[in-house]
Parts: sequence; structure tokens; C-alpha cells
Amino acid sequence: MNDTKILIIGACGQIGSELTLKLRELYGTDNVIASDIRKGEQDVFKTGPFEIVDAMNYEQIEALVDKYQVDEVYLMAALLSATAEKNPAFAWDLNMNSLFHVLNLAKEGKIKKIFWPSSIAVFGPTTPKHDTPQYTVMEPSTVYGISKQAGERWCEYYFNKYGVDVRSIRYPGLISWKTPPGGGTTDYAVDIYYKAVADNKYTCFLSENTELPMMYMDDAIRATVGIMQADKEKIKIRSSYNLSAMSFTPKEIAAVIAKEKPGFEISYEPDFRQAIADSWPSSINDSEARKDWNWQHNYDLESMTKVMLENLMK
Ligand code: AKB
Repeated sequence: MNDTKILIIGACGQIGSELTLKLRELYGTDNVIASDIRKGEQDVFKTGPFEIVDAMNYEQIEALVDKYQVDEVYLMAALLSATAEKNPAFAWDLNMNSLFHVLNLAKEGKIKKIFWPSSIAVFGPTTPKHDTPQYTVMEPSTVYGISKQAGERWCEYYFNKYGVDVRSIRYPGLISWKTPPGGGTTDYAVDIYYKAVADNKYTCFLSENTELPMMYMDDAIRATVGIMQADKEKIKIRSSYNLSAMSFTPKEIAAVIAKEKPGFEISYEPDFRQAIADSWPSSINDSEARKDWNWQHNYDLESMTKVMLENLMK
């Protein structure tokens, strides 16, 4: 029996809720403590330990780490790209302070391992757009991207200076039928499936040819568990790994949905999120993750669309 104790901060969000489910399957319900600023509605939070925590409050996190003798922390609390633009100061405080709290707890020897999510938002308009390499120009132009880029630098610094075992992935847009996303620029790729099922039409807030990197949630969860379970020596990059599965435009996803749902129509009304999307890569080179810890994706646009529609139509 693996008795690793895990604390998930920000467990009720899009990634956190599915991660809680998976980690409880792997490590046992009582060994995985879900926490968030408020309790989520999903079934997974009705069983197993749940704690209210403010990710910006060091003492509260420390108290949980002490109470449960936590070994590993998954820090999923963050303000995403679109919401962060509306509240830059709060986004910076939340995204950075929560990370420092967890890094400092590890520096003090209270936690053994950290997972911290980065994002394709670390890249910016001067980054090569296609097949974006692991190491390249990074001049993010969003608050969210700036916080993720700074966070990556701090992760690497804490690893080099203090030996903190922190591991990270640059998530692309994530798509799931279980939990809706909140406040991102890639959220359209989830909304479109909900609207296809409800109304057979969708008005997209990005323009038709905006190509972005995306991933089905099952793959993202497998990647997250995969990097955390990999042997320490295999994790060569301590800032954050590029990670990729598929790239598509609103027009392309609409065409694939229309194959399953004849008559599906899409229209376009780009808003402020267009500028954010335009500053991001359209495809990502993730050869380092594939080489170092054997990352492989399973889902492409077609297979993901089938699963999304099948489940949303139930
Ligand atoms: C967002 O759109 O803000 C996020 C991300 C790409 O990190 N989904």
C-alpha cells in the first residue's frame, strides 16, 4: 500500500476535480486531501477529506501540511488568462504567493514534492508560433502568462538553490465533459460541445482561423501523474515542460462536430480574448517530455469529439 499523503490546493477547479478522482484511485481516498477556497458540488468532494484553505495564506497551508503529514502538494489554484486580465493585481498575488508558500514549505523540508502547472501562456507574440520549442523567446503579454513565466523561473531557482523537487507542465487548453473550465481563453473549445448538444449552434469568441494547442483532460491527468511518478533523475527540466497533443482552429473543431451532429452551425464574434489567443503559439514541440519521462498522448480531435459528445448527450 502506497501511503504517500497528497494535498491538492485548488481541487474544485477544472483540472483539480479530475485530478482528485484519479489520485484517490491511485493512492487511496483518505490519503488525498482536497482543498479549495470553497467546497465544490461534484460527487468526488462528498467522500474523502476536504478542507477549506486560502491558497494565499501560508499559515493555513502549513497547518494542513502538519495536520495530515503531507508528502506531496499539487498546487492547482490560479486565476486563468481571461479573468486575470480583468483583475491583474489579484491574479499576480494569487498566482505568485500561493507558489512561494508551497516552495518555501518544501525548502523547509515539510513537503517532499510539488506539482505546479504552467501554461502555453508563458509564450508571447515574439515566440515562434509553429512547433514552439522548449527553449525559445518568451515575452508573455498577459498577466497570467507573466505570472506563469516568473513562476517557472522560481521553480527552477528553488530546485537549483535548495534542491526542492518541483515538477511542472505547460498545459495547453484542456477539454473535459466533467467539469467546466473557468476564465480561460481556450474555454471556447469546451463551450462549443455544450452548445452543440443543447442548441446545435455556437457563437465563438475567437475568430475562425485562430489555431491553438489543446488536449483532452484524460491525457492531461495522465501527464500530471506521469511526471510526478517519474524517477527524479528523469526530470531534467525544472522550469516546466512543453506538452502537446493536438492543435485546431474553431472552424476545424466545428467541422468535426458537424460530422457527428449534422446541421451544427458556428458563427464568430471575437472579443478581448482574441488578442490573448493571437499572442500564443499555434502548436507546441514537446519532444523533451516524450524523451525524458515517456510522455505520449492518446486523444486527437476526432476521438476527443466522440467522447465529449457521447457523454454530454447522455
Ligand atoms: C487559459 O486559456 O487561460 C488556460 C491556459 C491555456 O493556460 N486554459
